Amino acid sequence: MARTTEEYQEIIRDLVDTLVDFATRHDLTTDEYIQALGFLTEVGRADEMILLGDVMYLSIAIDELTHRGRTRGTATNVEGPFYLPDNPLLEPPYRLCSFDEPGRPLVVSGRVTDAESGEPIAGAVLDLWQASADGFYEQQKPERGPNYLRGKVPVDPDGRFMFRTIVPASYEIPKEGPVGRLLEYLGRHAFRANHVHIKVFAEGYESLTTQIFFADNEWLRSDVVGAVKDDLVVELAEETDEVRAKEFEVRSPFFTAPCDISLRKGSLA
Ligand code: MBD
Ligand code: FE
Repeated sequence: MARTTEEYQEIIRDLVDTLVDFATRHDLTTDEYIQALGFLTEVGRADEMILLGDVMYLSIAIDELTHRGRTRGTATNVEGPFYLPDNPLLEPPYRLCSFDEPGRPLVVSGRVTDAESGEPIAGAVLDLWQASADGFYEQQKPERGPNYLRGKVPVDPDGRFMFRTIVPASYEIPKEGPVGRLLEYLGRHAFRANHVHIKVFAEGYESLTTQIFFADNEWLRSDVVGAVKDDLVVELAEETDEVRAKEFEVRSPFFTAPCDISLRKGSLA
């Protein structure tokens, strides 16, 4: 599967040819070229390269190319700029935030199964991260950390999992930096449909990177990174029974969301 050096050399040559062709078609000037380089330098300095690829819809396009022709298994999605590879393995009762975290309490539950056989995958681990109810990831509010709204949750022997969190905000991506300026210049809004990021790892299966979205969110059709897939939209159901809230160890009223996941056989990585 890995490409050879010669193939990469050819890809780079084609990229340069494509850029020269682009410059020619638009009759670009040296001033414009220098300005473009300055913009990219600024994006790099602000650590917004991932964000730039996301808002240009490049990362979701590449995600689709990477997984095209895939018919089985939960749909993939982009990782985005806020993944931290050191999320702690949580202990029961699994929660991504404290009982008192502001927002609408949410219980997400489901089952991880083999995409072909439907059998449960007992060894699977979910790696989760999300924004708060006021729209921030831990990296943007380090004072709320460590391990704020993120963590790993194992499944039980029947492949089932459940975790407690809050409904994430429809969140505006960082607007103060160069990518925010670009969006404003283009007349685009900065909202992502609210989502929870999920990676799933299990021995003998392809790792999955995806996100779940919530039905009826106003940004589903115009998500700033264009990453909403219908198959990944789940329903939120409100529960007002205090006894159920006690059972689930969340505040009342709370919401539940179903989230079944299936993995394709393959190798980790
Ligand atoms: C996010 O929270 C995100 O998930 C993506 C893909 C891009 C920008 C911000
Ligand atoms: Fe995100």
